[in-house]
Amino acid sequence: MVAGESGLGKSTLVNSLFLTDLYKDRKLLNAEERITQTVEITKHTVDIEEKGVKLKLTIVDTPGFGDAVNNTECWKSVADYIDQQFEQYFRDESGLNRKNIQDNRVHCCLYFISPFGHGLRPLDVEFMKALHEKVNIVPILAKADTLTPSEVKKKKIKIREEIEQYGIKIYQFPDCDSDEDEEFKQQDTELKESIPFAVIGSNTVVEAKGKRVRGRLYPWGIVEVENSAHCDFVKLRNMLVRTHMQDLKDVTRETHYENYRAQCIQSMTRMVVKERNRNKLTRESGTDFPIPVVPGVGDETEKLIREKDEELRRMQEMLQRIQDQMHTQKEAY
Ligand SMILES: Nc1nc2c(ncn2[C@@H]2O[C@H](COP(=O)(O)OP(=O)(O)OP(=O)(O)O)[C@@H](O)[C@H]2O)c(=O)[nH]1
Ligand SMILES: [Mg+2]
Repeated sequence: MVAGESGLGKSTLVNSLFLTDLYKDRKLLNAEERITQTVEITKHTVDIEEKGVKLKLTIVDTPGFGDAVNNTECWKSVADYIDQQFEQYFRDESGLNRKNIQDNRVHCCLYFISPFGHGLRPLDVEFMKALHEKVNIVPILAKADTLTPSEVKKKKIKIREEIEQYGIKIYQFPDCDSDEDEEFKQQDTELKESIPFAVIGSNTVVEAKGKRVRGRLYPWGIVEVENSAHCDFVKLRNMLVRTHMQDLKDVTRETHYENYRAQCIQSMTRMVVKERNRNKLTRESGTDFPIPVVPGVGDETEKLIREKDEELRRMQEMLQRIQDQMHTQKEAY
């Protein structure tokens, strides 16, 4: 998923990242013109191949904030989207057809930070904090071609410091094993120091040194999206689809989804207990104070109680199934 302020190049980057023109079906304009402001959450599925392994990747593009007069709770629709995916998974997982679940949970959120500010803006802090318990946040320094290399370096340090200072929990790269070779360790350190990844997006192919590359053409030269001297684009793509995809999924499953599930089970249990007590009370009061003999009313109450009982029974069954699953999972470990 991509999120952040409007106009920072989110749609352009996802387009560049997976080398497909996600928006090609819309209008017959050239690629650059085709990307317009995103106005609603949109989902695209792309097939990618990494080292001979075919993967289905779902990209969720979100409308940027900042254009509205009131930007309070601009993160709400994104947070709701993430919760809805968890909810769907939870339903499927607790249902009977558990074998064929489609996993639409959001495993990573690329959060775009403006290159024009002095570090994080208050809305960035608010947005990331509203999401950090739900999803793996990977911060991105947008439009890196607008900054000089030393500005990029300084901004990265400042943003990392502010993330720490405001207590924002971004995705943590796992520690590298001590028995890994030196080259691997070096790459791992470099990756950690790249946060926030400075990226450049482009949907146009330009000619640089006789080669056709994705880039941006300026009167003073060409910036190449996939040139690691120009930005962290390649590093980011490798991290996402090669080196850390499994870890992102693991953290989603073990931490973010588990939090969601625990909350759900807790509120369901609370509801079951409350309903059970209420039903008991209604029944008891029913014996002491018989429901007045108004035609139809007694039947209605009985019907309502029966419906509630049925709902309760379904919920209890669901809880039981979840508990059984948790039990077998524990045993498997
Ligand atoms: N200089 C520069 N411009 C970029 C870059 N990426 C995108 N742009 C331009 O920025 C403008 C906005 O890009 P979009 O991809 O539509 O931005 P967005 O974040 O999706 O915006 P919303 O859909 O409103 O949230 C377009 O004119 C892009 O060509 C970049 O890396 N550098
Ligand atoms: Mg967009």
